[in-house]
Order: sequence, then structure tokens, then C-alpha cells
Amino acid sequence: MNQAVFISPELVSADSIRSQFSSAMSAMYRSEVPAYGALLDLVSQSNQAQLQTNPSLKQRLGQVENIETLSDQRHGAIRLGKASELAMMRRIFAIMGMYPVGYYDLSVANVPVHSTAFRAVETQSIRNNPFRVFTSLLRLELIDNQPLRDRAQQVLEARNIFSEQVMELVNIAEEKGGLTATQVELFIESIVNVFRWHTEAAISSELYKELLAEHPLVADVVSFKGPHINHLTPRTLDIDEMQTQIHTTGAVAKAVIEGPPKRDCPILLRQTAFLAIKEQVQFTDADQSNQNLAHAARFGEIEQRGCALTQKGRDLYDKLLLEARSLTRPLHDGSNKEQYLADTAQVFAEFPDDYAQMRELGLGYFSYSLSGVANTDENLKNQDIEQLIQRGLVRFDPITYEDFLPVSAAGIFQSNLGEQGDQDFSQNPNQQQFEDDLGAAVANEFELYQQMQQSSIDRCLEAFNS
Ligand code: OOG
Ligand code: NI
Repeated sequence: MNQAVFISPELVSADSIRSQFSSAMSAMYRSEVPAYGALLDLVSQSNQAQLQTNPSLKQRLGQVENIETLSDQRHGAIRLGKASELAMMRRIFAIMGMYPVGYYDLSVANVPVHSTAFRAVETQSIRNNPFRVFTSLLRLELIDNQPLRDRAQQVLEARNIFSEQVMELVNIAEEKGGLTATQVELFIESIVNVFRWHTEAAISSELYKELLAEHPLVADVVSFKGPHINHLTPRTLDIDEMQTQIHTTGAVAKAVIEGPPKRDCPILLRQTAFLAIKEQVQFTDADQSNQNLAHAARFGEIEQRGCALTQKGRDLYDKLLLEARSLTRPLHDGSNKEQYLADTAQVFAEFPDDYAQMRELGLGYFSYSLSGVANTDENLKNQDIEQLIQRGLVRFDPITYEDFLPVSAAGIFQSNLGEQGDQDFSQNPNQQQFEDDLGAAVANEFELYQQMQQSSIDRCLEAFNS
């Protein structure tokens, strides 16, 4: 997937292109959605304070992360309309060192899309810049209303979201194995343009209303000339605190935090958001009387990441989540929030809240490193990693979860889409179709974490055996 190719010196590294892309997206979104800028500032101040008052947290994070860029935004999300767009996005993201990882079927949650996350896959690349893009593809085949589906398809077929310049630069990058600094500048500018907001819709207000009634997500994807970035997300070290502060940005916070409840040892991913802003859209109607429609699509989100779980850990998480949600399903208006929080906390008490225990039970992935200088004492040769840990020579730190959670993602989609229309899709994954459309297989996240863990073990053993 990510073969080490020879890169000539004048070519910019993929990690650097990704960093520049992330910053440019941030600047664009800050200017288009001012509450997002306020959110970034809020999170960054809170993170600074956390690191200052909690040195052990700082030390642990420093083992696996780049502390300097901790408050930079960590992910964004786009929704694409057709297979060719997805295939082209794969080529574009590859230039930034981002590869498709994981398959998410959102039909379970009544959202007619399936998705993957484009992200860096190697330890050092992730450390250099972990920015990822949650990328969804609309599944019109799940929409029952055939005539409406056909009209939507026609609209999507007619659009081309990539400029000549994008196509040209992608071809050059693929041919030459990268881009020069000047080309990177053009590349980033032209890709950021793909994700800009379009105030002019591609359709009439009448069609928009029909699509909206069918499903708001279909309206969001089909109505516009491009796949506007629908949110960006910085990382916080204290999401519970941030949840109480979001209102200071002038925006309204989503009712509940998605994901596992608050713990001493965070696992996976917790997310919350501010609700989408309502933006005026100009439709194609000759008759301007219908022009007062506002579309809610763009919002801001924050995430708190914790330890990546093994399949065993994930199975336990999924079981507990199901159990908690069978007791209380959180409502968007927040009216049963207290009950939901109490139920999740009680159900999740079963998940050990201690890294050593999680490691012993094989629930999480850890990165192993030397506690001090490598000791080449003959007695330490051929010791296994457990013995080295027992002697205090090797430490372990949780590997950060880099991916997403389908139930949480659905909660994020839904909090911003409002009413869901009449249809109830049943669970309907189709990874094969997704990969055919993508033009590649998606990587398995568990295998990637396993490799990261194993190579950290190998490095430690090597240090004592050389
Ligand atoms: C994507 C929602 C998923 C997340 O953080 O789980 C997501 C979308 O609304 O398009 O970004
Ligand atoms: Ni998100």
C-alpha cells in the first residue's frame, strides 16, 4: 500500500503536503464558519492548561504523539455523490499520504451512505500529522422513490467536481512520484476549492424540497456543485469540560457526547459537535419567490481520542454500547440525557479502567519503549517483553485510536440532519461495492494497530539483543 518509493529531493513529502492541506482547510473553514475558529481557540487553550497541570499525561502522550501539534485539527468529513468522485478522491488523498482504512455502513442508522477514513497508516506518518478525512459515498440505491432517485442521479451524473488543474496535478504526481513545492501550492489551492461552500445550488428549490423530504442527506449531497467539507474537528484532552463551554462560541452544542462514557483511561473516540449553521442558498428557479430556503450542513466538532482496542476489546465495547442503548437511546433534544449518562456509566463499569489491566486482558493495543537507556547486559539477552516490563526496563503506552465508530458517526450525522424522512433502511453493508467504486480495498484497522504494536516490541527486543 504505502511502499517506500524513491523520492527525488525536489519533491515535497506526502506528510508535508497533508499538513499544508490541513492548515489550508482550517483557514478556509475558519473564515467561512466563524464559530469554528472560536472552537479551535477554546480547545487549544484548554489543552495547554491540561498539559501544564498534568505532567504525567504530558509524558504519556509524548511517548506516542507530537505534543506540539496536539491542538491542530484532526479530521474533517465529506460526502460524495458518485463512484467516480470516490475513485478520484482516493488518488488525491494518496498524494497526501492518506489511504482508505475501514468500512462503515451507516444504513444501520438510517443514513443512506457508506464510508471509509482516509488517513496516514504508519507510526511516523501519523505522528507527523494525523489529519484524516471521513469520506462517505451516497447510496441512491437505498432510496425507494424511483422517479426521484433517477432525477437525483441525473443531477449527479452531470456534475464534475474536479477542475482541470486538479486532474493535471494528480496525473503529474502519479507519474513523477510526487509534487514540487510550486506544484504543491497549486494542488492545495485547487483541492481546497473542491471543498468550499457553494451558495449557488445546482438544482431548483422544488427538487431540493422533494429531496429533503425523502432524506436530508440526499438533499445535502445532490443539491450542490461540490462536496463542501461539512465539519472539521480539533482534538481535546477534556471533552466533558469542552461540552460545557461550546456555547461560548455562540453556537449550540449537540445534546450528548458520542462514544464511551468518561473514564480515567480513555478508549477509542468520544465526540461532540455544535449544530449546523443555517445558510441561505440560491436555487436555479427562474421564479425567485422560493429563494428563502436555508440549508443546514456545516458544523464544528471536537474529539477526544483514547486507546485503540483489539478485536476482543472492541467486541466488549460494542456489547456494552448495545446494552446501554437498549436501556436509553439518547434523544436529540437532550430530554433524556441524565438517564442516558447514568445508564452508560453503569453498563460501562464492566470495562476495566486501567491500562495495565487492559493490556493483561488483551483489550487494547500498546506501544512499547525503553524506560531508560538500552542496557546491553548479557543477562538481559533473550528476555521476552514481559520480563523486560517486570524489570522496569520497558514501558508501555496506549496506542491512540485513529479511526471512527459507526454508531457515533451516525449520531453526528443525525444531530445535524434533523428529521430523517419516512424511510427506514435495514442494515445493508456492501463493502464489495464500495471497494469496487473506490478502486481499491480498504485496510483493516486491527491489522494496522497490531503491526504498530509488534514493531514497537521488536525495537525494544533489538535494543537488548544487539
Ligand atoms: C460524517 C460524520 C462522521 C465522525 O466524526 O464520526 C464523522 C458526516 O457527517 O458526514 O465525521
Ligand atoms: Ni467528525
